[in-house]
Amino acid sequence: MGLDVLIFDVDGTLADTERDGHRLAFNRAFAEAGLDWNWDEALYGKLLKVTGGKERMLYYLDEFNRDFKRPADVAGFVAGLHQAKTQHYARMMEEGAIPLRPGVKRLLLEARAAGLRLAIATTTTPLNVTTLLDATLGPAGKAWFEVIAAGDVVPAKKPAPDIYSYAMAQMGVTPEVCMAFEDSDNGVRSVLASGIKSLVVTVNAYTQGQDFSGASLVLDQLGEPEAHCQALFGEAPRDGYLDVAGLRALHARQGG
Ligand code: XBP
Ligand code: MG
Repeated sequence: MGLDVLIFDVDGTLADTERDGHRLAFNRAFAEAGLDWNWDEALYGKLLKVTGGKERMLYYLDEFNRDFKRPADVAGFVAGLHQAKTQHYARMMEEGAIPLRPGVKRLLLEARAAGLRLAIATTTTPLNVTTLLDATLGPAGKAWFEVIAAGDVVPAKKPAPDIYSYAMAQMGVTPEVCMAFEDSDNGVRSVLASGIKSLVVTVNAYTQGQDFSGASLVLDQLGEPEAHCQALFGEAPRDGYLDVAGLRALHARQGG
């Protein structure tokens, strides 16, 4: 079966949002709540082991701040902090704090012109996705994606396959016609567990060196005609950037 659908992760894949976006928004919410928690760049790298902001805060308390006196309703406490964090993050996106990664807009435009169907599968909160897309692609950008599968719409976040399975079910497609785009080991595990075998990874500072076993291709970035990408695993795109012809060839080699 041919390639019909491209499904994109958001954080780390469409844009490098973690270090200078999510991390800062968490810290702003903590300061506002009068907490002395400060997630520096190195600690945040460790916390990224757990996807989802609420889940990440609970992991932080379990593993890195055991002395904190938890309120009786810790889930409610964390949910409140997370709501504040989301507001900070959305504001940052509205202000255009984080651009798309190289090659992302080019590939999206090319895919649309080629008639490929687009979707998003992410653990982040829906508002975080739409504010990023509005700021980077303009107000029409959201509609480029047939499905934006995000956040708590499924109970189990990545590395569980649920968000990819949900996106495919919404579109009425099977894994054979899909290709996924990820940046992290958790994302790769989620994709593969959903049955999708065609998978491109673009690494970033937090994820380079992770285990991407099973990925079809691992690149430093998607690449542009004037700024070529490097392949870390698999065959480098012929012209120095990944285009739709390259995706189709990769998908055909992978057998869907
Ligand atoms: C992204 C995440 C997200 C964000 C925070 O993972 O882990 O949790 O860091 O988002 P992936 P929220 O790229 O694998 O989807 O705070 O909105 O949960
Ligand atoms: Mg990611």
